[in-house]
Amino acid sequence: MSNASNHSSLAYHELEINSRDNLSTLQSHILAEQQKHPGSTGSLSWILSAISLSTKVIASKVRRARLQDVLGSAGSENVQGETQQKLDVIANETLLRCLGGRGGVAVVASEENEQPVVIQRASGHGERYCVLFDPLDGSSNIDTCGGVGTIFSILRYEDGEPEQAILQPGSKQVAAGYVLYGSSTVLVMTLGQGVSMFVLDPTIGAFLRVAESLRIPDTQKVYSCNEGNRPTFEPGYQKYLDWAQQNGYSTRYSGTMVADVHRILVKGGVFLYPPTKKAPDGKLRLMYEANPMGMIIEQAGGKACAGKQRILDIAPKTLHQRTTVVLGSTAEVEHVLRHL
Ligand code: P6P
Repeated sequence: MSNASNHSSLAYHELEINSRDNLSTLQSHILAEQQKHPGSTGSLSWILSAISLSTKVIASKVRRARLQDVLGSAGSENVQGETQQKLDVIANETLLRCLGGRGGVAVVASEENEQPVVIQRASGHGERYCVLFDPLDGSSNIDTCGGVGTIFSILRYEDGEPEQAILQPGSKQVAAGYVLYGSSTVLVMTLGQGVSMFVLDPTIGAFLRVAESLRIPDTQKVYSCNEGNRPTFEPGYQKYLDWAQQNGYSTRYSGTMVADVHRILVKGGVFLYPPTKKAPDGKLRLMYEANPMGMIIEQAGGKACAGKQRILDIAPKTLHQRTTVVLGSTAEVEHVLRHL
């Protein structure tokens, strides 16, 4: 009997499905998570789907940046007073357009926009959310083909003016994640019950799940910080660096938070951006960098602090406020805190 007729006699479920084909997509993961909440309206799923679409578009533009002459400065500055890269603007507009069309989005806030953007005030139906993001973190590394990323944070939209509605502590996040445009395009996300990781398969245009319930290694003798700023670090941080170097630690630092934190999530270690003379309150932004990264690290069993305080407990005062950051493997974070 020919092989084909063999198959025709088998019921579908008996067919040899190539077990090597990973068919667990981000979309199926999102819908499966939604089904765990019978009362859910699907708004959050729609938002996550918009983020998936946006980051696929951004990934394609990042990877063809030099070919399509979208490298370099856009000739403008963002609200942070930082020179915008052309891709910063493109990434920001992509996210605004994809999210703008989704019913559950009440407010959007971006590193690139001084004020939050109101998408829809009237409560149509279902849950509504605030979506905050850094559209292209580390974009200054693009011209040298370094890793860059998108970071997002999702909060419930309680009533009130947008500017106030988004000022919630990181502990209120319903979801957080990032996409690293590195040697592959990796999406890491948490909905509050553990951390899942997906890799974009460009041949089929889908993020495929490669890990769930991800746990950060308990220890790793690696620290990640910009030691060029060391002379202006407070003494406690300098004492930590002395201790680490006397105890055989290595250092890894790329200048893109998403790339540095992803390495620490996967391999363990500690990422720190202490106060410096130039950034006495720290450089990284609380609402759309430290909070989402802090939620992911905590959900993976690590620790995320601003000095002695838990990042997710910080009561925000302004959208673009900055914070110091020490996050990573709990034991490694505690080695830093012990010296402060
Ligand atoms: P420095 C990128 O500009 C960024 O916001 C983060 O991605 C990164 O961790 C940090 O700044 C790097 O700052 O001062 O070391 O160049």
